[in-house]
This record gives sequence, structure tokens and C-alpha cells, in this order.
Amino acid sequence: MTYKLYYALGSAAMGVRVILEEIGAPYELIETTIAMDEPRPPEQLALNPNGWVPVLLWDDRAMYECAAITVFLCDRHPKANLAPGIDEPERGLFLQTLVYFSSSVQNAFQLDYYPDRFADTPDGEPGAQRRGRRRLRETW
Ligand SMILES: N[C@@H](CCC(=O)N[C@@H](CS)C(=O)NCC(=O)O)C(=O)O
Repeated sequence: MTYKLYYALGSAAMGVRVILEEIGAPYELIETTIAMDEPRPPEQLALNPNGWVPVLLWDDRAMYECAAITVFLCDRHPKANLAPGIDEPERGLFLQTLVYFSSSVQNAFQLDYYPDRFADTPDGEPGAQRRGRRRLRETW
């Protein structure tokens, strides 16, 4: 079985790629874009209508959301020893950290990278971006 990963350089998909490398699982990259002004391939939008990466495919299934993919792969490949097991004491901290990054820190990145999504008019975009950068400092 070969995993497939919708992937863009400089994106959160790089984290999932690192996990696949660490596991030693065969995988193929499906290169796409995170650029504001470029369309996403229809096949990618069919799997994740948000147009975000990463999206992981295996067998005839697909999933998105970094934190979910991370837990899924770590649990599926326990021999790689990348995460505390379900009954291990550090499991809570592992889940907390993952979800914090993907729900809080990553939202601040969205404000910084795509201010048009958070402003009613183009005039509001610099303010949204400034808020995003402040939010990044706060959450980090
Ligand atoms: N909550 C999602 C967010 C993923 C996300 O923001 N991905 C960015 C790259 S780091 C992306 O695809 N951006 C393209 C866009 O927002 O259009 C996750 O954790 O997977």
C-alpha cells in the first residue's frame, strides 16, 4: 500500500511528509498550491472543499486535518515510536500540543497569509494581517 499526499512546499503538509519519512512508509506526493490567486485542482477540492493541504489518501480512502492525520499515522505505525501510546502518561500532552497548533497557531497563520478572508473590504486587509501577526506571537 502506498500513501498519497496532497502537498505544497512551505505548507503544513511538510509535517505529514516528515512523519511518512520517519515511518518509512512508501508514499507519493501530489503537488498542489497554497497560493492565494491560483485555483486548486478539482480532485483536491472533491476531497477537501476548503482547498487546504495536507490531504492523505490510502486504499480507497482520504482524510484531511494535520492533527487527525498525525494521530492516524502514529497509531497505524506504532513500531515507528513517534507518539505516546493510548495508555501512556504523555498521551494527553501529545494530543493537546497537536490540537493547539492546528486549531490556534495555524488559525493565526491563516490571518497572516490570507487576510482577504478576514476583512470585508481590501482596505481592511492590512489590519487583519497585523492582527494575525500579533496573534501568532501570542499563540507561540
Ligand atoms: N486546519 C487545517 C489547516 C490546513 C492549512 O491551513 N493548510 C494551508 C497550508 S499550511 C493551506 O492549505 N492553505 C491554502 C489555503 O488556505 O487556501 C489542518 O490542520 O490541516
